[in-house]
Amino acid sequence: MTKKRILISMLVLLLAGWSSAATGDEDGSRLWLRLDPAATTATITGVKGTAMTELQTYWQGGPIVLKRQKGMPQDGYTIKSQGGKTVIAASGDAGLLYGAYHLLRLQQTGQPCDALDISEQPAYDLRILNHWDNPNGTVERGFAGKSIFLNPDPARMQMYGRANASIGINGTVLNNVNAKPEALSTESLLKAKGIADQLRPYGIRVYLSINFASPMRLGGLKTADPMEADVVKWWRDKVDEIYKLIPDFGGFLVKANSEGEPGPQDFGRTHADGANMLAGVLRPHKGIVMWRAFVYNPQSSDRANQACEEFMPFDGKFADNVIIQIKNGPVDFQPREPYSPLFTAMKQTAMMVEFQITQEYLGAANHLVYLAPMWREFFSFVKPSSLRAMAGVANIGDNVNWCGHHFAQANWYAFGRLAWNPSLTSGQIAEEWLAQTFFAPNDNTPQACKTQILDVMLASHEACVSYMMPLGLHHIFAGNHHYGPEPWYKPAGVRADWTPPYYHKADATGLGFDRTLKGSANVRQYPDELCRLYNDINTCPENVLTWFHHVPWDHKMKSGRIFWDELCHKYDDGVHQARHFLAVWDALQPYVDGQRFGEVQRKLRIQARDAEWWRDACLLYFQTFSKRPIPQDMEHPVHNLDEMMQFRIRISNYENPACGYTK
Ligand code: GCV
Repeated sequence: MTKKRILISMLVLLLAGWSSAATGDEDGSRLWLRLDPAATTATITGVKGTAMTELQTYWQGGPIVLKRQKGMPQDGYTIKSQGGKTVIAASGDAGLLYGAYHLLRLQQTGQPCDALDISEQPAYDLRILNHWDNPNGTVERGFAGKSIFLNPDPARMQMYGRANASIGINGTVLNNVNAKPEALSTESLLKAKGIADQLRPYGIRVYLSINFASPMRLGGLKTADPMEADVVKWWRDKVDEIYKLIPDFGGFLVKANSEGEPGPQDFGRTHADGANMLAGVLRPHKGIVMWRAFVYNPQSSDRANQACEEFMPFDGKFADNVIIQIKNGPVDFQPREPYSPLFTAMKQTAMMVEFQITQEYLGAANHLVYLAPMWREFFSFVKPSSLRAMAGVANIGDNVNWCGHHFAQANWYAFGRLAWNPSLTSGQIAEEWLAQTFFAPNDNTPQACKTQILDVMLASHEACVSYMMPLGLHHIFAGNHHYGPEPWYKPAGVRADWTPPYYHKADATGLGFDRTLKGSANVRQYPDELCRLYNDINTCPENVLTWFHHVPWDHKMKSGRIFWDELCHKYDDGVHQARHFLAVWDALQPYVDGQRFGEVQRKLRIQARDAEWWRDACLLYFQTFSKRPIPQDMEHPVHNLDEMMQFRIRISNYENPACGYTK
């Protein structure tokens, strides 16, 4: 080839590459299921149903047999290569579907599919999404548009069903735990029936959140006292009505006597009275009650103590179809919390963990924060086998890309995978997700780039903790919207436990909430060994230090620095990491389609700026107490405290993917 021809062909290649990046735009609507229909339909025989349809559409390999096999665990399956065929066996349709998606995942991630001997069964029978969707279509703490259930679009419902089934999610609570009584009106139930009918083929049952005062507010009764016969009758009739419409209805999720929601205590009854009454009317239909332990009142001296204080007296007193749904931490989905001690304190009660997939306290849909490491951290304290089920507060809305940030899809994905198998590592899940979502098996993305973006995902939670709330700090968010920092927020008339100073307790001596035996004694709710560990400032893990201790500014840290200097460095490290994430992503430009590349890049820029905002606001504010200089060997704030205190973020800004904070 002449030099000229070589140059021309190089130019052609370059242009081809350029135009494929420009024309191959993707909007993220296919999530991790970026399967193209197979060119020729494979031979799929055996049990007909959704598993068969999915395989007929997307499987590009040899013949498959779908087989029913008695005696297999619920939702479990085997996949075996036998005599030139692949045999998927399960006791029911759901197991076959999960087996089919397993196989498709192998195909999509470029794994060998010819000598398979796989046997799977889920850790939990109930793997449930909680949608905090309101009847008017808004989504509480949702950052990806309006509710997908407002006007359920059949194509969208089908994709929602496929996506969930592909990761093993088998239940969905359709409405907000701050439930309106109208959630049980006949009109709403008919709508729920429509959704249930669309999701049934994907093995997904629907559940509803209920308002405990519904018998009064919807039914016109004088009371909602769970011991009153006419109240019980109202619930029984309502439940019968539901099951006539939705024969496989899952049950109720209840937020009672919490944040102003009604509950049995309003009628002089207990959580157990309320939960057991509902359990009684659901039992004939095999329905369950998920009763939330998220309770706290403004009078208490330590909000972290309250779930144990309110629920321990009822350990062993709940009906067997009641599951107590407990947030992973004792306060409220903070970037880092120790596990909720209720999980190890209750011994005779069925429990489930509630994780928050939506990033209420983790940068909304603007920050790339991969949550599997945080959830895995929880499981390093709470044995998966001590739980009955897993719930996740969904991050899904009607945005084209479902979650508002392409990488937020990874959290939906990781929740499902962990609910199936909580011992999968964060790395395994992230790698699997990246391979399906961004990189085809035979694409030309250099391995180094793939490894770097995987590392970004794995480091992202810890980075976010560093630039928001390192060393055990918590709840120092701006009032109400929970996006940016406002450690100084303490307006008159707002209850103390809704203001940051209640949690950080900064003063001239130090920073942090004394939860030791000399303080609120929260440590006592943990098993002895952990109680001792947390109680002593010298043994308490530093990543929860100010959670449990009021730490003197000069306290010597493991690094050799004093606490104040360590705090400064942590914040600064977080900022540098956020900038590094952007640099890693920028290097991926040639290998990611233009639309998704640009959208993620825009978000990462917001994240890097927000990280600076967090660092400067928190350090400058805490410095007014510590009276110590910012260490010389780190970057110094680029804002002023006054300036920081003027920042006002409009809610629409952080719900709008394109914007970060503004003045
Ligand atoms: C659904 C926090 C959130 C509320 C949420 C509540 C809960 O307080 O800020 O939006 O309400 O938790 O989990 O019930």
